Amino acid sequence: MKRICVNCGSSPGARAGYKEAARELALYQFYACPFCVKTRRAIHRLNVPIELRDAQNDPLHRQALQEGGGSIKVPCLRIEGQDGATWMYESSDIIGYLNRRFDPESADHQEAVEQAT
Ligand SMILES: N[C@@H](CCC(=O)N[C@@H](CS)C(=O)NCC(=O)O)C(=O)O
Repeated sequence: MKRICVNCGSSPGARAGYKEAARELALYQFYACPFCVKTRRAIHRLNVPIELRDAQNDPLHRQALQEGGGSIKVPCLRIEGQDGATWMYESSDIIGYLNRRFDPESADHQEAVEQAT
C-alpha cells in the first residue's frame, strides 16, 4: 500500500505534495529581523517554496498582517485553511510547525505518515 502523509501529501522519500501544500502558506517578515532570519533559514533547509511577504516596506502586506494577525510582529506565518486563515506568531512555533509538515525526518511527520496508512 502506498503511504501518503496526511499533512504534506508526500509519500516517504518523495516531495510531490510539498509545492502544493506550500501554496497555503505565506511568511510575513522583516529582512533584518533575527527571528525572521532564523525562520527563513529553516524554510531554506526544508526547501519548501513558501512565499515571503515584506511586512516592513510593503504597506499592503503590513496592513494584512495588522488586520489578519492582530499585530505588527514578525515573523508570522499565514496558514490558509478551509475555514479561513490562521496567523501563527513566534519563530519557534513556526519552525516546529514547518518541520512537522515538511521534514520527513521529524518524528511528528513520521507519525502522520503512519496514521495515513
Ligand atoms: N519571540 C518572538 C520575537 C519576535 C520579535 O521580537 N520580532 C520583532 C522584530 S525582530 C518585532 O516584530 N517587533 C515588533 C513588536 O514586537 O511589536 C519570535 O521568536 O518570533
